[in-house]
Order: sequence, then C-alpha cells, then structure tokens
Amino acid sequence: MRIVFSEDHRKHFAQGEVYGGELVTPFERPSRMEYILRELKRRKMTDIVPPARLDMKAVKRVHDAGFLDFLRTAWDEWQKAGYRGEILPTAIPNRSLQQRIPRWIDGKVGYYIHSVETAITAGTWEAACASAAVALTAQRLVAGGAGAAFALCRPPGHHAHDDLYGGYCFLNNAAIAAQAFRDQGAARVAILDVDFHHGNGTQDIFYDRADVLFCSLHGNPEDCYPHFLGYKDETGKGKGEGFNVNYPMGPGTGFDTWGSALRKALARIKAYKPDALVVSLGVDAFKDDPISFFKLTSADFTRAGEAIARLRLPTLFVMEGGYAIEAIGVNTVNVLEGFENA
Ligand code: Q9C
Ligand code: ZN
Repeated sequence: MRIVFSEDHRKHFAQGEVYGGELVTPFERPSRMEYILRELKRRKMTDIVPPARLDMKAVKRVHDAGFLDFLRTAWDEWQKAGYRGEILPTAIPNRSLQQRIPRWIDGKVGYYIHSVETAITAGTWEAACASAAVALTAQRLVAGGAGAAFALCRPPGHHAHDDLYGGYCFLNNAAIAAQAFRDQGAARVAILDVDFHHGNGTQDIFYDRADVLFCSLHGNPEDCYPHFLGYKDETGKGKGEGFNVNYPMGPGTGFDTWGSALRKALARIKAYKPDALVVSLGVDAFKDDPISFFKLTSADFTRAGEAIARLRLPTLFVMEGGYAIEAIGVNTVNVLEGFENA
C-alpha cells in the first residue's frame, strides 16, 4: 500500500493536556508515529513518500477563512500578549452568550475551540498543515488509480469542524480529502469513521449534504468524549437527511457488537454506491487504550480491514486516534494488512 507521511508532525508537541484537572503530557504525542513507522517497516510496507506542497484552496473548501487565519496567527498573538504558557482557553461562548468574534486573542481562542484539553503551541499550525498535505497527497494517489493509500496523519482531524478545533484536532484531514474527491469528479464519497470517538467535526461539515455519506462507530456520547454529538438520532438535515449514520456503543463493547455495527455501516455504504471511501482510522477502540472503553483485540483490527476491503472501493485510510502507543503500530498495520490480504 502506498503511504504518505511527513516528519513535520513533530512541530506540534504541546507539553500539557488538561486531563482530570491536571496538566499531563498529551496522550496525542509524536512517538505515536514512531511506533507506526516501526511496524510498517517490520512488515516491509516501505513505500512511504512525503507529501506534496499543501493546496490551501483544498483546505478552504472545508474550513472557514477566519478560522484558518486564527490558527495561523494564534501563536504570534499569544506571544505578543506576553503569555508564557501554551494556548489554552479561558472563556467559551456557551449557551446564552454572544457568538461574535472578539478582537483579543483570549476571546478568539475561546471562540474557535470546542474542547479545552487541546493546547496550541509554536509549531501547531505548520504541523496541522503538513497533516492536511499528507491526506491530500494520499487522496491524489487513490484518485489516480492507486486502489488504496494510507495517509499517516498527525495531528489527527476528525474532531475539527469548519471553524472549531479540539479533541487533538485542528484541520479535518478526512473531510478535506473527501471534499477533494468530490472536486475531482467523484459523484458520491463515503466516510467510515472507526475511531473510538465520534467524528463530530466530520459529521457537522457534511451534515446537510447528500453527496458525502458519513458513518461513525463510537462510544456512546452519554458515556464519553465528545459528549455533545454522536447520538443515533442524528441522521442529517435538509438534503443530507439519511446520509449521516451513527452507531454509538456502550462501555465494554467487543468485536461481537462492534463487528456487527461495522457490517451494518458497510452495507449502508455499499447501498450508497460511492466512487471513493475515506476511512477515518483511529485504533483507540483497542482494549488497552488509556482513554477509551471498547475491547477490540489486535486480531479484531485485521478482521475490520478485511471487512472494509470487501467493498472493493478506492479507499483512503486517514490516521486519527490511538493512544495505547506500544500497540498502535500493530493495530494500525493490522487494518492495512487485513485490507490488502482480503
Ligand atoms: N477521559 C482523537 O482520538 N479527551 N481524539 C478525552 C477522556 C479528548 C480524542 C478524555 C479525547 C480526544 C482523535
Ligand atoms: Zn479517538
């Protein structure tokens, strides 16, 4: 399988993540990539190329221009304000508050964030751009007939909305790639999100559209992050009614339940007859993941890859979450190998 990867992911490494009232070393850390690369090499999957220069127009097809300006300039403005730490919000425009964009940096941070665990640091914008470039380069390979490709993206993307960041995500790599397929002539694109967490950003970006089908398998939002989106009754709106499908599942879910939700999602995708499939590939459904509660084994990830392959669609895998770092390589590459060997 063709793989796209950029070392520039390293430019994003916040020191702190808000977790249980402490600032801890972020679960989403650069070493995740090292474990995945090591396992790819071990299995002789060495067709790894760097991304082409980022096509910012493709990013703007998904993201709000003011939001992109904010991400690009936030660190400079934070420095100019004299702050010494990483960028974290204080006030957030929640219920009953104005939705105006303030001038001052603290106000803008609150306006554009949806989850406060995620800090912006000096290299965050560059890393997020490199991650989007990885997704777009891999998307080109698939659109050009590669059959499948793996975008080894970091930072991840599926929690980023058109104008909101959070959940370790800044630019929505999978959404940007799906939109690129559409802009290059695909009539319909399906997104299958198997990350443990609901892909709230991706859902929201395509919620009123019938040309992109979004299916997500995830922890029930009543029990876990992102808490405020991902319910079963979110089915799309307007023209998009029926083109958003959520499969929330409870604590302790293993492959019996998860695999049958996957089969249902794949059947829905097959009926949709998409020209391309984007898989938001998080492996945090793993039994030992430190921030998740599903019970998939490493072997289950192989079975998931095999099941996805049976759709016989041009398929772009986009890396999302996965925090059991000593197993993240095996689990990720199991999906890819299951897909290839099916
Ligand atoms: N107690 C991705 O997997 N915090 N993002 C969870 C759990 C945020 C996950 C706290 C998790 C974000 C891409
Ligand atoms: Zn996740």
